[in-house]
Amino acid sequence: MARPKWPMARPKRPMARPNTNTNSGWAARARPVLLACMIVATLGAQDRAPNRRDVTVVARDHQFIPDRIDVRQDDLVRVTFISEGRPASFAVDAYRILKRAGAGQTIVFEFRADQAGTFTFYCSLTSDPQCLDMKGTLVVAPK
Ligand SMILES: [Cu+2]
Repeated sequence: MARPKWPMARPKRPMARPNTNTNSGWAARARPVLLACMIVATLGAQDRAPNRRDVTVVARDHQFIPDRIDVRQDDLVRVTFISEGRPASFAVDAYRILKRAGAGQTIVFEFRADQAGTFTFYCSLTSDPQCLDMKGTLVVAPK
């Protein structure tokens, strides 16, 4: 009766010990399952995974080609902006985008189209008055 309990409990310890190893413990085995659940939950919260869009815009003779860009809201848009002949910029005020490409230069930038609506993209350079007429339209369709 006076016998302490610990000598009986002791044999359990070597069996319990491997479970404290993070590489073989339940937590490590459960991690991929938890990750999968989080991904499924994230995808379920949105209508779909973010769409990636690639758009190429050429600035030529004070024109944007094309002068209209159509994307869907929340698209991740990658713009390849090519400036032929003379420097040009690509600006969208609502998106705080202002990218400049020197003569003959190609630049690449990304933005998330998180605001639905119709926006003007334009050349913001002031060195050439014809830049004032250099405009295009960005249409972001609501999701
Ligand atoms: Cu310009």
